[in-house]
Amino acid sequence: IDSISLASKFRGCLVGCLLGDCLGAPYEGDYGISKSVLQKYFEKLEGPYFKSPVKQYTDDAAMTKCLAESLIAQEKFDALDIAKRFVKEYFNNPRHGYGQQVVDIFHKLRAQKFEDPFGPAKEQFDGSGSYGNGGAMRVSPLALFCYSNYEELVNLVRRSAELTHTHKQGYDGTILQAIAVHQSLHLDPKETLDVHNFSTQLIQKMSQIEKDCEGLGLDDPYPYQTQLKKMQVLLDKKEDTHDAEVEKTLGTSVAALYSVPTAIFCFLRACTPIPEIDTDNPFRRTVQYAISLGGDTDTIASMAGAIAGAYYGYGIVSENLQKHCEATEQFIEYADKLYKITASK
Ligand code: R7I
Ligand code: MG
Ligand code: MG
Ligand code: MG
Repeated sequence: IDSISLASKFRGCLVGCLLGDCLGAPYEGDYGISKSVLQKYFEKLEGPYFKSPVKQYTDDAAMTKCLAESLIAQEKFDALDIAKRFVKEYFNNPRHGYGQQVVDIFHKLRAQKFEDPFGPAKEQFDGSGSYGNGGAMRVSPLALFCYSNYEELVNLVRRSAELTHTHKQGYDGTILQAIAVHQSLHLDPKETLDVHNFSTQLIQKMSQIEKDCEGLGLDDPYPYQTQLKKMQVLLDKKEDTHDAEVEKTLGTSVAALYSVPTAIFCFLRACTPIPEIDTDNPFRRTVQYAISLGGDTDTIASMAGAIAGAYYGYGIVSENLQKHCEATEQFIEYADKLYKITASK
């Protein structure tokens, strides 16, 4: 991959993350979203005459912004700095639709003056830690930052998650999302995407990540591998998969286990046409499909958008869609700065 297209992939990733959040947010928590209503929604946004206030981003992009800004300012992973930015961002604008419990952490961090940035997260849910998708939804900048070092990626991503999500499913889901972005960055979009191989590689990598639960007597010590294998079965099927089956099998909830594999599925499924989604653009198809599944639409569309953008590059993202999202220019700037830092490492 030459340097120009890698810079474009960095932009595609962060703009994809932002766009999925902004366009998915109005539908968060909805079920049975009509495909034709969604088709009109996208056509209107993409059309040349539509004027309306831009769509605002939510906690997904707000926390992504914090991670990007910290990595750019520090040029390294600095957990304390990231924690401070999360807290500052939250108290500046608490109405960004944050997860119900994660905000307790921000209050505690502020009260203890950041003495122990990893402490409050461990107290969530009576000490079991959050398994929400909040670590995964914000991880893209770190996947870009660790473009050329897989070991570093896994370690830093886990620590970034542990600031808020100490449940194994919370941080492993974050690692899976980062690995998916990372794989996309390293592929050439001019070659046909090998969907089966993409998911096999994810399963192989998660077998390393999940091996520390062996012998603990858990019902399923490998929950992400289990979900990814189910995803692979859906993708391999000859006949088309119904949305209800996707929702039932992979999930569309705020739990990382039932949303990160779903986002990856959306990207992989949307490489080729999908019934009732009328567009030639596979990036838009990814985001539109992710929203159509309902549930945690902003987060699943954002994660799917980041993976798709990292694969296809910035050039595929319609300008009109970008214009309807708050902070697009800012996210492009983050991508360019992260590219410079990464390229000079
Ligand atoms: O994970 P988190 O940051 O939430 C992200 C979601 C995204 O959809 C955003 O768009 C935003 O809407 O919120 O925040 P958390 O509060 O840690 O987790 C989110 C939710 O997951 C919690 O409010 C719980 O409903 C659920 N959850 C759990 N429930 C029971 N036991 C997470 N962990 C647990 C658990 O251990
Ligand atoms: Mg949100
Ligand atoms: Mg919400
Ligand atoms: Mg959400």
